[in-house]
Amino acid sequence: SERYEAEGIEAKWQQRWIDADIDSASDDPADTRESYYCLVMFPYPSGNLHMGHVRNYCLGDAVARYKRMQGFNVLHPIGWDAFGLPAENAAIKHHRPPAEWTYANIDQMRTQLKRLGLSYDWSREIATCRPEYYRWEQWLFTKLMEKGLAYQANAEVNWCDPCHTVLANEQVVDGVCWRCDTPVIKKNLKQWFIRITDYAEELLADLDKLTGWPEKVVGMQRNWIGKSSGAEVSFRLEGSDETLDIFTTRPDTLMGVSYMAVAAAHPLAQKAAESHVDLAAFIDECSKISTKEADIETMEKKGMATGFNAVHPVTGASVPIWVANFVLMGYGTGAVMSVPGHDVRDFEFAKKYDLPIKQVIAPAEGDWDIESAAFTEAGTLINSGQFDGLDSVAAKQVITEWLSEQGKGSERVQYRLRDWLVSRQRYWGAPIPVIHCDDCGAVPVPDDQLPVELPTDLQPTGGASPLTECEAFKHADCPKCGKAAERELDTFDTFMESSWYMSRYTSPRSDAAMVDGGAISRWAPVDQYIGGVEHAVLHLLYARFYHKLMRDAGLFTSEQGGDEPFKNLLTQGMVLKDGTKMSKSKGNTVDPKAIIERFGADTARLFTLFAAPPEKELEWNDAGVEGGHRFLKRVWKLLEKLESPTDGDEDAATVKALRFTIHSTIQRVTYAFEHGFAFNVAIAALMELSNALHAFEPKGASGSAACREGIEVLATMLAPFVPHFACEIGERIGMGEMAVVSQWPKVDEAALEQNEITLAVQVQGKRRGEITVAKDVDQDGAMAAAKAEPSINKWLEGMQVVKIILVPGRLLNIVVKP
Ligand code: ANZ
Ligand code: ZN
Repeated sequence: SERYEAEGIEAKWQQRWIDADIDSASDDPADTRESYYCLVMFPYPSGNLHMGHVRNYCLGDAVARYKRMQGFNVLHPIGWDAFGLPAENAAIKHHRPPAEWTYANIDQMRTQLKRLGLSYDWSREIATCRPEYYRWEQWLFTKLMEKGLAYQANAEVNWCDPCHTVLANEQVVDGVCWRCDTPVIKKNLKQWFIRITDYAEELLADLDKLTGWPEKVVGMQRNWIGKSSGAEVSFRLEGSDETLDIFTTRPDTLMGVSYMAVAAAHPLAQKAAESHVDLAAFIDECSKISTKEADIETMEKKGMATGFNAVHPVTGASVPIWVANFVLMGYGTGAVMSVPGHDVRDFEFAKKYDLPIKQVIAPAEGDWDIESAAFTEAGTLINSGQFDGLDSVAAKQVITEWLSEQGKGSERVQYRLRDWLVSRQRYWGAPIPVIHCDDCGAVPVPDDQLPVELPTDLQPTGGASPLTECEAFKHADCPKCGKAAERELDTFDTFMESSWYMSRYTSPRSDAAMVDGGAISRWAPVDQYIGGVEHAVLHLLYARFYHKLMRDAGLFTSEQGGDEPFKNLLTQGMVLKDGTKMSKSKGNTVDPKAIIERFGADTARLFTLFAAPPEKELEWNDAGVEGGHRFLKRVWKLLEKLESPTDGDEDAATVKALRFTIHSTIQRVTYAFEHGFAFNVAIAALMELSNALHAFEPKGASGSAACREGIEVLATMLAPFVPHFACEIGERIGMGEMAVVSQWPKVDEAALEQNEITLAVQVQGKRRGEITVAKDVDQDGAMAAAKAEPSINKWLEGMQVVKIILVPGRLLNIVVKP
């Protein structure tokens, strides 16, 4: 018979699938199939697919194809996250507008995706750089402005010099730019923000609903949102009516305060510096150093007294106020009450500057030497006057209540999460739909003037965005008063586009609304989302937020779209080579194209799914790829089994054994799809089935039938992984043209029934061996089998059997005497 030749087979089947239109999601209301939305993270059109993409998309495709075979109406879309810096940088390098580069890359990558045989509904393809898409993001932004959820403000922001733009907090990873690894600089700039902090509580609470997400990602988001409960306390400034407000999570330690500390950027520090040259110099020094949190834990604590004092709210004692480099302006109130007896940082600082250390919490058992270390745990209050004897938990409440009654404090919840900074000083992005008027201020662009189209023919040169010099773009009339005004020249962060693309796929061509409520109720939320874990607090947090914003803008209700965009999340592991991440900069990339050309798309697909469980890292190895290809060739050889049937009949037990293998394999592979997508295990099971079929020499009609069943089942279950190959096998053994991709095999329970069982055999209560017998064996039959077993029989020889106890399915117990 013919050899397995991938290229021709793959081209042939890709065309047939298009002709049969099997990959489209149906929006027909008469379609009664249950809907299933399978989504992979859409790619940035860099020009070439890399192995990370291939892995992600093969995982998604296996899920989508399986669900179709299970009878679901599956939405499996793809598109392009098409705005962003690389396009602009390429444009600078090649002196061509970024639009050109982007669209050319999209064309190239679309071809590569199609070559892999991924079952996307291409009719829903979107590119976020198209005005039909970003128009709606602009529209939503204007609604958010009207609600006060989007605002422009001066703030200390993260600036990346090489990228020539500000960054959101989420884009600063350990103090450096997420994109180019350069340390970010703090700058005071007027920027656009979206009030994600208004949604902090819901974003946190709804994490509990995400039972289909990896715990690790949920934990990362929980930490990022960073809820702390405590109190805000007002300390009156000595000789003034003003107060210094602080946030503390430990109001129970109030009586242990020995100094106050404010951030260098705190107004009180600034005020003190006016008449204090050394302090001014110190503040200047503080503003230069990085304030990433890891640093704050480890860096040398430094400070300087301001000369101001605060009044302790309970004792009235005078407490000195210091400026300290470990206090952040952007958290709480930018000021703390320092309790060196019970806080490690405060302790270190007090030791260094010889400030008093007072113990106010005692451990439940034993003594604590407060001069040698801070006691940071909960305990019983001491040296705390009226609060003595309370335990920490009760004291938090009692002291906060006391402060409230005195008008000196209140309960307070604090989040680490900051508002989302969405403006970027770059060209290749969606314009922020705002017109600045001297009289009317920042005016949102009215609906009928949307989209604000980005001119696509500008040539960036590095430095400032070419929009700042584009007169045609810049000038606009104020929508309110009609006077000449100027457009906002910043563009949106590209995370704005990727935050809602999953919703847009449900009605990708709608020009009546951002999303269609009916389509949302059919498809949302995404049933299975698959992508990289690196997005844990970036994209995955923003997308959750956006979903809630869209819900609250009235685009859909909770009933229609849910409160969360992604029901289940699978975070795939990285693709490694030689133990390190595959990346261009390391020069260790493997080009998927080369593998496809040499072995075919199916081999590439099989390898990425077989080599590791989805969440684990996948170590590239050439032998593995070749092994995958050999497996396909071995399955191909099974076709010969059906070519020349022999006469006679197969032994019933042999048929039974093969059918047991076939149907237990269906069970195992189905389990992998339903529980965690361990495709490596599923494919291993299919390899075992292939081996069993090779070992089987079919005799006569019954043997042929069992063998055919085995090959049909094998081909069908291979379809989600290696669809072209599976279809070809199916066709060659005479299955219907689309049978292999349209019906998942069902387990025949009868085939799983075991006719034989294993019984343990005891003689005089001692286990002496086991026997394999018919399931419904009787006492005599079991005894005969036991006697036939030499290791058991030697305990029976020369003895008289007094009693036989058969526990069906478990045990044969024989009582003997000499
Ligand atoms: C007094 C105290 C006593 C504190 C004690 C801790 C232990 P989280 O859990 O991160 O919310 N703090 C408040 N604002 C700060 C700022 N802007 N920069 C640096 N530190 C700040 O931590 C809250 C605690 O961190 C607060 O509780 C405050 O110190 C400090 F035994 O107040 B605590
Ligand atoms: Zn950068």
